[in-house]
Amino acid sequence: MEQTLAIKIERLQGQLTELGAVNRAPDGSCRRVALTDADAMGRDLVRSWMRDLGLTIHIDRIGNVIGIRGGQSEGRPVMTGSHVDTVATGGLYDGAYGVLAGLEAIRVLNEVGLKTQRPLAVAFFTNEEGVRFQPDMMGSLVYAGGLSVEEALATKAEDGSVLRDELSRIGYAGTMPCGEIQPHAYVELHIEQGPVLHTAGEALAAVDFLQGISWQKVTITGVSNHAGTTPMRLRHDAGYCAGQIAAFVRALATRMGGAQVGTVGSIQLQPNLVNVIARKAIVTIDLRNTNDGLLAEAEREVRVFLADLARTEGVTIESVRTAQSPSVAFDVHIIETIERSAKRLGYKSIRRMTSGAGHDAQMLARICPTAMIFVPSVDGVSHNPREFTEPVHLAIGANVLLQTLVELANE
Ligand code: HGY
Ligand code: MN
Ligand code: MN
Repeated sequence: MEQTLAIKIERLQGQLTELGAVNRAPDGSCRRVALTDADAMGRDLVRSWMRDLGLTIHIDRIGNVIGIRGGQSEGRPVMTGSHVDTVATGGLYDGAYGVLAGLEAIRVLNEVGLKTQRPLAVAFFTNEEGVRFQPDMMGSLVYAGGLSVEEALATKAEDGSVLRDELSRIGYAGTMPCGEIQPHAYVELHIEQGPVLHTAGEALAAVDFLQGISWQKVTITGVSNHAGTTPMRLRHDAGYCAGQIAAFVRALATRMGGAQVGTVGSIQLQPNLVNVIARKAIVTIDLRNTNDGLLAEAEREVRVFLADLARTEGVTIESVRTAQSPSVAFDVHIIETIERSAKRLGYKSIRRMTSGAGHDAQMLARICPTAMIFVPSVDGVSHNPREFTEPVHLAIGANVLLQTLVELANE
């Protein structure tokens, strides 16, 4: 019976398109930044699809939404899911694909009347992207017990808004304690968001590892002055420091090589005027490495560099860590179940690979056996409206997910 189960790609694509249309920008960007009205609209839409499937829907105190499909017996559900929030320049697939493929898997099981032993759950977690409120993977981190819900609710965004208020405003301040539903296992289907599968011409990967992530927000305070009259030797230029930091982060990652990556993705200058030496700069630094020791070394080198820069430029520099998650090795049994599912669908061997991006799965791995399935991203593009995955790959990934969920729910 399981062999013949097949998702309907047109339905899945239809829902991806419909969800992607929420607050879509003229350049095609999906803009469902966490806890905004657009996020609320996306959440409402997915929740309505959960209702249509007869799922029992729970919303916990940090706004995670979990839809449960009963099994023949009670007990811990096999869970899948991802996130429905996006970065401000998001694509159609990041996060949404994993959630909607989970719903499509449930739809197929409903249609064939197959009731699994264990219950099944499809979840979307709050604020996976972390672009407005840090850290990223916040909802799943709270769910896994890595951050208290009170601390998460008290988080402030740059614009001064408080997460608790935003969650209430959008109607997702749930009552269920976070993590009350403990999964038997968690499998997350996601686009790779990098170039490996596309370049290799492969359709699938089982993700066995996810690299460590470190985010920090650096605030440089110098002295504003006239751009024309201030001699170079008398400057305390926050704008110059921001540029130096971006150049150092690039040079550090290049020098360290291997898996080390470093990004300065955001620089805000004040007063940000052509003829005024910047008084203040706020710079974000994203460092990642598959090796936690090397990642700590990269953080240390940044710390030393910032202290030297403050001294030589005569500015104050303060750094606040805004996200930190160690690397994660996923569960071999779940990985092998994914590989068996792929084999049943004709892929005798699929690559095992590391995820460069962060995912909710890295948090769920703290509380239950977890692994991920990747499908290719054309040209490795993501966090960009050009993000694209071929329908044939969307279908393969969703079918492997379906097979994996059924096997885990009946083991
Ligand atoms: O930053 C990440 O890797 C994820 O997209 N939040
Ligand atoms: Mn994602
Ligand atoms: Mn993302």
